[in-house]
Amino acid sequence: MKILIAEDDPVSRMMLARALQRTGYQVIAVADGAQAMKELDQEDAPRLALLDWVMPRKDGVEVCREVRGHKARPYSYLILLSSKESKREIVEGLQAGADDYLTKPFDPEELKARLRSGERILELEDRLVEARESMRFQATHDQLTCLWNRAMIAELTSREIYRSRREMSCTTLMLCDIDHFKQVNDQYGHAAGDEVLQEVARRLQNSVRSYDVVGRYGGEEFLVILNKCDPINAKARAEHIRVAISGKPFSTHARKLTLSISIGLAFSTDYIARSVEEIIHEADTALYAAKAAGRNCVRIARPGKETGETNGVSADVTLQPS
Ligand code: GH3
Ligand code: MG
Ligand code: MG
Ligand code: MG
Repeated sequence: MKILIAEDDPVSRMMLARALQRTGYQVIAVADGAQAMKELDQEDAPRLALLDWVMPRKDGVEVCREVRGHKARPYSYLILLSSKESKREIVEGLQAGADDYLTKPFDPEELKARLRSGERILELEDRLVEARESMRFQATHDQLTCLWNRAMIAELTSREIYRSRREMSCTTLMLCDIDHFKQVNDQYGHAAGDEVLQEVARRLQNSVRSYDVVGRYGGEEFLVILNKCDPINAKARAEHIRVAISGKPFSTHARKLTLSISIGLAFSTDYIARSVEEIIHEADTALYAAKAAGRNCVRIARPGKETGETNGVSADVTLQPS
């Protein structure tokens, strides 16, 4: 583990560094508070620091205050070293953000014990951050496919549509539904169905650009947001995705299966006066039309009169299954 020593007295600094190196720490030693701050500001900064109280340029208490001012970075455990023993000064150091303090001259065994307690705190901090990240992931992603979940994909759709309206670009919504998926469950079991969903998710993800967004919108329905994608491009991309699913069999533990998806497209530029929910609904209507047309094909939502009222016209036959 990396540790920072900031101590202006060269003899004490060297002795401390040696002792800690022997204990197994990777030591970075500096001679003043400004250099200490520079080290603590690095990307891969040491998270344990021993800071002398009285140092030139910036004293240990100022370093503590400054480090605590940067709330976003990972927690550093700060120990102040001082020859000051008055309660008032110790309180000042702790209030500035020090986690602990040692008065000089200190007992090496006590120092090691206090460093170990610092490491325990840092471990706890790491576990908390990990738990928070994992909770954040679970709250926004679908467990089975690891794609964005329904709430999140709806939120992202809304964000992208508003952005494309500001930028006068076109966002394409692509709603995909696996054809006759229930039969997979019925014939080969739910586990095989799950494997298919995971593989469909992978193929969708691999078929889009890094700034497009893929989410699981429902059981076997996926919503893809194609950013800055005009209608002509979008048709080709949808066709490409359709083939990415139907063109290659799916391996499941039960057997290899050939599957297809139906796709409904809606272009944000066709619905500038409509709500996001209404545009998704239009994509859904187009998807329904693709199902009605025999599945394994793409249909495009067609806006009616551009007045904003519901139109229900959406089943323009444009692409046929190969
Ligand atoms: P269509 O071509 O009209 O879309 O027919 P379909 O069979 O795909 O559609 P339907 O809506 O009848 O069936 C969808 C099935 O998806 C029913 C449901 O049990 C299954 N399903 C939903 N979520 C999951 C899941 O997480 N895992 C598995 N294995 N199946 C799921
Ligand atoms: Mg000093
Ligand atoms: Mg289906
Ligand atoms: Mg469905």
